[in-house]
Amino acid sequence: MPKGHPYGVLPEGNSFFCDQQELLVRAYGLGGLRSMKDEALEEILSFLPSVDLAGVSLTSRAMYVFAHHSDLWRDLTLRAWPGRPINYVRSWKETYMRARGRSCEDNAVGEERTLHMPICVRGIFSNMLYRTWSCFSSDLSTACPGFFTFCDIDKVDSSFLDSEKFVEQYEAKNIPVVIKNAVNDWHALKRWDSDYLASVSCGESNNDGKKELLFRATSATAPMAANFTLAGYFKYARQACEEAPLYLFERDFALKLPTLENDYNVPIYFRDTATTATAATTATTVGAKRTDLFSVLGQESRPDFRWLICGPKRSGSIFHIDPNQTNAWNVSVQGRKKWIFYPPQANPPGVVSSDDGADVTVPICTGEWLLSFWTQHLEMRKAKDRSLRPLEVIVDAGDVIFVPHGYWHMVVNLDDCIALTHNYVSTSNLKDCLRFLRERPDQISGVRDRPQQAVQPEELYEVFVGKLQDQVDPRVLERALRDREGGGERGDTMHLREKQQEQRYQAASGVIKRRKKGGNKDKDKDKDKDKDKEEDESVASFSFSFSFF
Ligand SMILES: O=C(O)CCC(=O)C(=O)O
Ligand SMILES: [Fe+2]
Repeated sequence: MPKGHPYGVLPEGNSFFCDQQELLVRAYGLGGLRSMKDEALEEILSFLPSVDLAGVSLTSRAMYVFAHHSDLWRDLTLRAWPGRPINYVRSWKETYMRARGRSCEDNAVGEERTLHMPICVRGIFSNMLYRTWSCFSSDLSTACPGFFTFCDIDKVDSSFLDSEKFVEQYEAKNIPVVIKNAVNDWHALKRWDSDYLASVSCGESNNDGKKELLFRATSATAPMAANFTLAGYFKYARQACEEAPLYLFERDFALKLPTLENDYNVPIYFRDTATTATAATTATTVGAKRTDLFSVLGQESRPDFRWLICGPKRSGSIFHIDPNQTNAWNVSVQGRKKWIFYPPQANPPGVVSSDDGADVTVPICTGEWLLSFWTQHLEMRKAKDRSLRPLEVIVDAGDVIFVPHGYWHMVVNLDDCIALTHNYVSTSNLKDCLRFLRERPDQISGVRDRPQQAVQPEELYEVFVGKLQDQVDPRVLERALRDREGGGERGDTMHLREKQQEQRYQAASGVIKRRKKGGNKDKDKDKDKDKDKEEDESVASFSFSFSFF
């Protein structure tokens, strides 16, 4: 990693200490555009075709730097070869230049020869350009005190936690927990690294040898998804120096690479057991019977529920709430992840929702959030009302983390990471899930882009209830519906919780405004939402989403 910004950019504050000559670099170099905000200038440059962008970069030192902003060249690349796999070489500019006149997967010829060497320029002071650089390069232990050391989430060894205890102490109370040594038998822990995944995806387990297996990766700052082979993605990830690197979130991993399914099983705490009509009956045992209740819909018809997640160090997921009021578990197979949760009744700093909760604004990536809101986050750690305090933990490779429904959470990959996640509905969140499906059909996600197979939002509640009636102990449904009507055993506190949940549903599913155009709107857990929209449009909104730095 270079020691400073590769083009020599410094934060704006540094301009107070520079000499007169340096101040003129921008003024002379940008001419009539000099008084524009940097964001506006970038916006204008983003309309230029590559030849003009390259041309304009030769007009002055200042223009050279602005016209080399990597997002510009990334977007040119994605737009020039939509859907084609990308072979990333050193930088987006170089990747584009190599592919010009050929194709972006066919640009490896003479790869060892560098085509573009950034020149370090003095006199460019820009927070916007500097942020891109600082987001992935800043030292988090100094920029964010306590980032690596603070932990207020239980870490429990699996030998001290059986399924009943897990439900009673964590799932039913909707509290996150990290469980150690619960999946030591997974082959994935030993096998899944970038070489292994790249090798299984380029042949052996691909039934149709002719077909390339492509994986989509998205970034909140990119106008559209990028396609990569797995080998290509890991090559990109090793080199990526971006504010929001493309993050790979693959829901069809088991279809594309069936062999991966043999390498893991659902941890015992979340495993299907028969919550059938013959199951035991007390409230505790009904609660303790573990099952993913969405499975009654069948694999094809249920909302998307599992993802393979790959991303380089310092990539991650910005604050979001998981879809359809599902709980989740996540295992990082390779690499450590820092998780920050905010309880359902709290809003993370920097996450702003409108009065009715329908509009939500989040920083575009975890890097921006960390660099902008850490001080407020530290305050929240000390909030008088303990129920508003954030919860934080670093998980090691091989740990299982339980992600309770309705929580805001963000994740920073501390190493290059390969992870697996499943979202599920159990007796603990059935009530909230049903309520969401019934009252927020417009906000249901994970089914829309599979209209032929998946039960569509308008019918999901009815179909789900019908299948539960047929296949599950009737008391499971009865109890969820009874609780939903407010007559549950939690009495008055239910009303408060319901109210908070109301706000949460709105916040979770409302429109999120982006800081700039583009976005990862059709990625990951909410990928179907805007599927029918032109990918390359610059609409200023998308539904709850992830973004990465
Ligand atoms: O591993 C990550 O980046 C976070 C994943 C996540 O939040 C999720 O799968 O819902
Ligand atoms: Fe999540």
